[in-house]
Amino acid sequence: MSKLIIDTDPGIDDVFAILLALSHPETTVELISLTVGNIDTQNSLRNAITCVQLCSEYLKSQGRKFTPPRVAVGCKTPLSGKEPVFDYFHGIDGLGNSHAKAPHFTPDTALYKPHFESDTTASPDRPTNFIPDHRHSADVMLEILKQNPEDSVTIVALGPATTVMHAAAKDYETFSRAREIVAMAGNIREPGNVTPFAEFNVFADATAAAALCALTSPDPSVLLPRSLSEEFYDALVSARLHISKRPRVVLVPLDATHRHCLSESQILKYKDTKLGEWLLVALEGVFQRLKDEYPDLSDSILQCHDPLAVAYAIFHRETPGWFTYTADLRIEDAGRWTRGMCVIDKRGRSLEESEPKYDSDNLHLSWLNPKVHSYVEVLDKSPYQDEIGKSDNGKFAEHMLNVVFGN
Ligand SMILES: [Ca+2]
Repeated sequence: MSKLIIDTDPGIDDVFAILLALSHPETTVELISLTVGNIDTQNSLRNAITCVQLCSEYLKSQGRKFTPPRVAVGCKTPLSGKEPVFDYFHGIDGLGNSHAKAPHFTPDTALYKPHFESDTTASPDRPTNFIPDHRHSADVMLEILKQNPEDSVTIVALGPATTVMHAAAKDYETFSRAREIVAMAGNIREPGNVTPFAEFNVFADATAAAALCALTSPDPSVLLPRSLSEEFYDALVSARLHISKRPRVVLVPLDATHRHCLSESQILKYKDTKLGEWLLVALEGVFQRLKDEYPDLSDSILQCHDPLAVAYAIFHRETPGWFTYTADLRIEDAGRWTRGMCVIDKRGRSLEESEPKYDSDNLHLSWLNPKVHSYVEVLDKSPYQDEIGKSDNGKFAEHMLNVVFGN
């Protein structure tokens, strides 16, 4: 049984990730927290509500279990204090302009928006397929971690780590009760997708991503980014003086997600369901762009970045074939050309093998130093990944769609 808090900026691949979690019978989605990322939080909220609504209708029509998740809105600007970087990769509304193309799928804003603006707990008009919470989602996140047994709730971060780190800085003791934090973020061996060095979620709030990795260090005061506000820096350093528990942070980088693809022919099988029809409208623009760019391609694909993070959180304990490695991973938050770059020591030395002495003037000696370095788990391999030349590629999407559509 998995309990998840999903922090997200939906996003087409976020939507598949949310659907996977909501439809998996052994998983409970405790909270969908909307954070700034691909798009602003209002568009994120509309996309999440549309997704939850259609998922609930579909599961109920099949006589399957559906547990309404809580939904709340989190940070609207990055922790770095910079303006948000919207990428519009998935269209101006985050979902392939599907709200304009097929408005009959979109819920009426007037019906859900008031529930996020003030406390309507007692209102008879409250929606039934999700539980709206008007509070900042970092507060709701902390409340859920407090109410549940320690190490029972996993946080899955599918957008920039802004809201997740907001919660950590606000109350680290409660935050540390999370079982693990699985973040779709970064790229280590492969190039980035926003700059040559950076993946979008990390680039959009490098301060938050760097701080999340720094928390895995025995002494985060050295690794916490200097771009973090003084208030958050002090709160995290002083919390860790009292609470030695370090979070288990698992990064799901592009290196792994690139090998998990959904093809157009796989989703076309579900075009006769309302849920499948909506997904195809949202995907139309992405698939068309691929066809224009690569006219020889036999099948268009969507890389399943966010669904892989949810799949890891749900399945890695019960299914063999998931491999991670531990790295002293640090994220560049200040570089003019390298902001958002994941930096690891490639000098061929092993962890725990470096010079024991360092100080703030000699930070170059801190690499791999066991008193300082980060202990980030990086996903390297899943049991479902595509391999060049193999005939059974597409296993991941097949598995995901089987869970969602109940085959
Ligand atoms: Ca996302």
